[in-house]
Amino acid sequence: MKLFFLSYTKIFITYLKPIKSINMNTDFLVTIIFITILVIFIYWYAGYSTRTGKLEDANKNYIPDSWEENFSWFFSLKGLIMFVLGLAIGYGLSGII
Ligand SMILES: [Ca+2]
Repeated sequence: MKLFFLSYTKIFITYLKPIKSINMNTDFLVTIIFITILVIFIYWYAGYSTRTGKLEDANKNYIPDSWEENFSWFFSLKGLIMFVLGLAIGYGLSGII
């Protein structure tokens, strides 16, 4: 009886493990994709709002001047941020993370 229970538990864990890791991976992927969409939208909106004149852009760099005071790092690190997000999506899709 004890042996039966142990083998049953073992089978149960064997089947549970991959399901759990798939769920964790999906959660990670959904989170990263959501963050990526949000970041892309912020970059797009910075360009859109300055081009259409909704927000002031005196130095003509397509970044609203009111954002530049505190978030200039977010725009100067654009390449790196997009690279890291792309890498995270890639790893998420391949199932490493
Ligand atoms: Ca500006």
